[in-house]
Amino acid sequence: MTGAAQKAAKGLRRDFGEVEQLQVSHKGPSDFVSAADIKAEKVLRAELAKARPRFGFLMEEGGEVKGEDGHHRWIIDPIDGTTNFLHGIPHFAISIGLEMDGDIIAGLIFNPITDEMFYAEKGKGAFLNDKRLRVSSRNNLLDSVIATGIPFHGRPGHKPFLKQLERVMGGVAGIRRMGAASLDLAYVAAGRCDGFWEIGLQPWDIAAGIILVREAGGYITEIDGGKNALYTGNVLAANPKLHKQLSDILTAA
Ligand code: 2AM
Ligand code: CA
Repeated sequence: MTGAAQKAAKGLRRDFGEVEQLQVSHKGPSDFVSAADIKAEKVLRAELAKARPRFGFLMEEGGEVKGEDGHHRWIIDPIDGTTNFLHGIPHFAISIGLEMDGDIIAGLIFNPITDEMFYAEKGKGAFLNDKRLRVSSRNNLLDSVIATGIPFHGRPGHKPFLKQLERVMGGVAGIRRMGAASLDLAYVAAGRCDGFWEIGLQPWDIAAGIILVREAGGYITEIDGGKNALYTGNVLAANPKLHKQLSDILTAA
């Protein structure tokens, strides 16, 4: 997984450099970014297939590809935080999760610009580069920094999101909206943020983050505590002391 991510990252670094130049052009860089996205996904798929030829795939661009092995599949987002990438903001990531019989057993989230590689394997802990990760120990919401994401333009969910935001922002030290859900989850695992919630996400935005948060000692569920965050795209992650408090605030009538 690390090898595949490093290889795809090379291309993304080159393309991101190009995008920074394209900001001033009239047409803008969006076609260029779609091409970069597809290229990176092809590299990831080829490298992972070389390592584990029988595993299946679920990819943001390529969709589902069944594997001969009916148990394992890679869940891949070649660029999470596409809007940042497109605007020359160096906050985006390659995200790779490994699912076995419906359970995420390994994950990697790599920001190729800052060179921060977050990874975790079930039962073996979560890491940032070589450092072991642990969620924060803050237990007072008033001291906490909570990350979130705003549903995209044109998608449903702005009204409910504003209600949730209103409830949370009065009771915390600060809210962050950074634009890459995978990195938000990695930041919860690293104790940089104390919690994160978002609605309307896709499995590839979340898969790797699930195992990172868990292996760092955090809780990750749906906002009401439900267990199917990966497929409903409704996610709440936090340290164990704040998870219930956030869930209660977010779901209050
Ligand atoms: P993407 O860049 O791969 O599209 C921003 O809120 C974060 O949410 C990004 O990680 C973005 O992933 C992801 N996202 C995916 N679908 C979304 C949606 N329908 N609304 C908001 N964010 C979405
Ligand atoms: Ca993406």
